[in-house]
Amino acid sequence: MISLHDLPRYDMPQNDLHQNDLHHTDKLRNDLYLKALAGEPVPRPPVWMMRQAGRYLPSYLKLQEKYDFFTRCETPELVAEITCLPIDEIGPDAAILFSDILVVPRALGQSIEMKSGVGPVLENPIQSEDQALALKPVDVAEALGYVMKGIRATNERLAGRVPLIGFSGAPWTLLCYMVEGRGSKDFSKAKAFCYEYPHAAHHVLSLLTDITVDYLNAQIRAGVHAVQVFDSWAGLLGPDDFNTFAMPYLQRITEEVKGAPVVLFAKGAWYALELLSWQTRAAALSIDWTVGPEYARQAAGWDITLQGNYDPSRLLSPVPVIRDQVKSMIDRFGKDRYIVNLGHGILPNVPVDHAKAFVDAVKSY
Ligand code: 1CP
Repeated sequence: MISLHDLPRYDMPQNDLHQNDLHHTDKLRNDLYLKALAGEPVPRPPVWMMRQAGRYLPSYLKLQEKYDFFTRCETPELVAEITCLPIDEIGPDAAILFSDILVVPRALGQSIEMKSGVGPVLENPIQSEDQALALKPVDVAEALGYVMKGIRATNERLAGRVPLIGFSGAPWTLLCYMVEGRGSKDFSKAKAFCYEYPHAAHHVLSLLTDITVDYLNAQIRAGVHAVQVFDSWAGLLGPDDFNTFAMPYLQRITEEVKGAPVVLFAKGAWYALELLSWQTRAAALSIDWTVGPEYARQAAGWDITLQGNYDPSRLLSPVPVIRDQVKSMIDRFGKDRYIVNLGHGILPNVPVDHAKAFVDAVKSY
């Protein structure tokens, strides 16, 4: 059997991508994260945590009481303030913009309510082929201009302390919410829709890809230093369905987003690491905790950066245990071409000092 490792790479990750955007990077005082993405050697790996600006931070919860969710996303001063909370309180090497993947379905006309204890609930989930085929492109600059304003305000507040990460949901994961109408363990309505109406599903996925490309390029022009694509529900698909409903769209996003490195997080799709590494232009793959470092490296090869993959629940361990585990995780991944992170978002019940211990353990590596 021919292994992908024996074939030429689809395209090498473009190591100098962030150099295209020197107007963004020249004032950065900490560029460890961008160096790791570019494959440059670093004294220690950079660290940040998925969902680091969220619900485990008491300072965030105060703002949550005062403003509703989309007001927080739409007000540039609040976006800047929330994005910087973990930078001030915990000290990671990168900031991730405060926003949500569901701003895209919202821009497409599905209004969304964030129900406490339930999560997001989308109005008019897609139930018919006609409804899917009726979806039309949106002008990203107009519909999501508030995100770009938030990026500018955030970079002003960050003042070059750390790079800023932009993001979007992957087409497959966005389709899950748009069809299911809310979070789900199996997204069985969304999967059923794809199997019953593949033509309509591909119309939605393709439209979401166009919008995602425009949206991420607009974020880069507004000043983010890298972008991450969250395919949070990739692992609900088996390899064949992943190749049908997720992979081609992720591939196109990495080809058409220009001017900053693209990080792909296909959660649960360990079986696709090799393909994602060889058949996309991603600068890095973010991995969840169900994959060991050695397996991930062997599957992805050495010409791509890996990010992850501490089990978020393990942040509930005693602090000395967290310290030891972080050290051993870095030893196993290696300090270069590696970004320390969690395998998924931080949990709301993680004590702030445990999150800080995680970050500090990397800084003292
Ligand atoms: O009022 C609140 O605080 C609600 C909780 C919350 C927060 C803090 C939601 C609702 N979204 C966010 C912000 C958010 N979402 C960020 C940026 C800030 C940060 O927390 O650091 C990011 C990167 C996201 C991305 C996101 N939203 C993803 C992909 C990452 C992942 O966790 O897999 C997904 C799947 C969502 C959808 C979503 N939004 C909110 C919730 C509770 C959910 C998940 C619902 C579900 O479980 O299906």
